[in-house]
Amino acid sequence: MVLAAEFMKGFIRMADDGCRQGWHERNGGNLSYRLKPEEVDAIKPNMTPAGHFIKIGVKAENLAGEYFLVTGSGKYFRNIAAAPQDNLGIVELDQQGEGYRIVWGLEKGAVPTSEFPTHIMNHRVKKAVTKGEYRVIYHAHTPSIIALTYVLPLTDKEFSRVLWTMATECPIVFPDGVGVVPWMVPGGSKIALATCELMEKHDVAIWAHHGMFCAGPDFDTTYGLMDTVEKAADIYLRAMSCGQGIRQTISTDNLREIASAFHVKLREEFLD
Ligand code: 2HA
Ligand code: ZN
Repeated sequence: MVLAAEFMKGFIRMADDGCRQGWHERNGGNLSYRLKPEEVDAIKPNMTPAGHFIKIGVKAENLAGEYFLVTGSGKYFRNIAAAPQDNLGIVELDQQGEGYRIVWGLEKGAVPTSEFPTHIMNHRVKKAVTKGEYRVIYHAHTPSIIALTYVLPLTDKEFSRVLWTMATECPIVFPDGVGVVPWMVPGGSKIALATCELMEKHDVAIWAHHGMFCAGPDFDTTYGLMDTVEKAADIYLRAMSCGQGIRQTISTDNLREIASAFHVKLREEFLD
């Protein structure tokens, strides 16, 4: 039974948690998970593959034949738990890694998220650079990060520095910092390519005036990353709202001390 699978329960709980955070107004945000071979085998009897593959608009050879659980286009996160089969689906990629077909869910004519090209390209990059470890790609409309994209210079360094210094744990949680995609039209292959380029180096890509993408090995880590980065942005806004600017902060030397104490390697180009 597909709905009883652990990966399905974890996916739905993460979607609900994000919803309660206020990150998923209306149909905002989307989530995808790359199934493990044993998870695919366990639900094979419940799959009813659609006849033909539909082009995604991007190509990921290293994902050929893989299966993904993904939110539906236009679907509301708040409805996922009540009707997973209408709001989520499992899709299979073709042998070229450029087309998909629905094998479970997305009932009543639904299709994968409008950001499916970005999800697939991020999975492609993350599967390669983490040697298959990463499986989750999460997009949310996180208000404090969006607010920061109106006031900070849109550079990887500026955002990484500000976010690292807004809580002592930040550099430990995301030692590779964050990447920033300038404002672009969402939903297509152009923004997918810009995003996955940043995912070669970071687990977080911020979309200016739109939201955030996070990548990780499992639901807890990926959700926790989104939560940590958004909280750091929130702390910056609160501190700046006091009207005196930042009077003291975690210094570059402090960052190096954290890196050495916790055995993480901070991205050197952001430390000067
Ligand atoms: O799913 O968040 O970026 C709606 C969106 C598009
Ligand atoms: Zn969005």
